Amino acid sequence: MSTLKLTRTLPEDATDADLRADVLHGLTTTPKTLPPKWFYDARGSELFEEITRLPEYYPTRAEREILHSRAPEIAAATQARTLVELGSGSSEKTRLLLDALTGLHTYVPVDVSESALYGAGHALLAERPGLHVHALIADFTRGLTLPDAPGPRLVAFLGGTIGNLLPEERAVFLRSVRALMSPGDALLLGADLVKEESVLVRAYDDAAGVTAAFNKNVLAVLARELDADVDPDDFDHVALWDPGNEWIEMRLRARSALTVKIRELDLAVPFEEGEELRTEVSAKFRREGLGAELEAAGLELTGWWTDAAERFSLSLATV
Ligand code: AVJ
Repeated sequence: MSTLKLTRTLPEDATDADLRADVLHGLTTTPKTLPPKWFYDARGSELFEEITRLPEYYPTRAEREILHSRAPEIAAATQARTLVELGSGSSEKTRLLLDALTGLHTYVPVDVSESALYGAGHALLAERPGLHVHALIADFTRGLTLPDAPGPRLVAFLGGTIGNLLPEERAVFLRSVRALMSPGDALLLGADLVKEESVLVRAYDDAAGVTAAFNKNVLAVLARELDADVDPDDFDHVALWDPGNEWIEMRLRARSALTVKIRELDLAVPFEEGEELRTEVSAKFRREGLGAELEAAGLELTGWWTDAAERFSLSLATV
């Protein structure tokens, strides 16, 4: 008999409080910044799905290629009885992993979006009789407590979302994942790789303008959630490669001097002409650097796979 359980470790109003704190902090400091997690309302999630199908946006296809060819190898190496997936969303890539993990007992999808978890959980139960699904509504960047489930565990963090974290945040995150793991457990990490600048920039500034719309969607989130008076047409989408940090930055650049009024915060945010708001960092990795970061967190890089074109990587790390 399959079971579906949902546990909320995130207060109902956490999102609202977090958004307010992030906006208040990020828009009153110089340079202005906002965390990328605020892109993902219903419209933003839709736009992201559209991005994953763009000819210029290679990471999703590259990661799927790796999983498609390597899932059996990963399954054999880990023998996982529990799969914990961080930031699961509605991801269909997980399916490739789940199908390969024949001895799986429990699947623990972790996401801040309750609706995504429900949808994915129900679909799975129908397909995998006997599988236990224990969905967690949680913010995994805030420390996690996992449900009781048999080992060995495989913790998967796919899609390259690790790149959204700044180096210090990455260190904290990897250490907190390490803290969840026991001997025999493994971490499967999807990370985009450093490559030619033009390829990277095009992936974040596509010809059809979908990424521009995705970037500007955060302004729509501010307008709706915080009663902000902001016109997306007042800003230009900017994507640039920072070679020193080896990351892509997305920014919104004010076309003219303007003030964004955020009524719910009683805040007026002035922008100079050309002033930029950083909305996302998407770091790109090299095998050596990632190995060193894992090691610093108490993990050992024991498996490394890329797509044929070496654009994207899956790392396996063990305690
Ligand atoms: C979902 C964080 C992996 O950084 O490539 C896509 C988000 N931003 N296009 C990425 C994103 C612009 C994406 N991640």
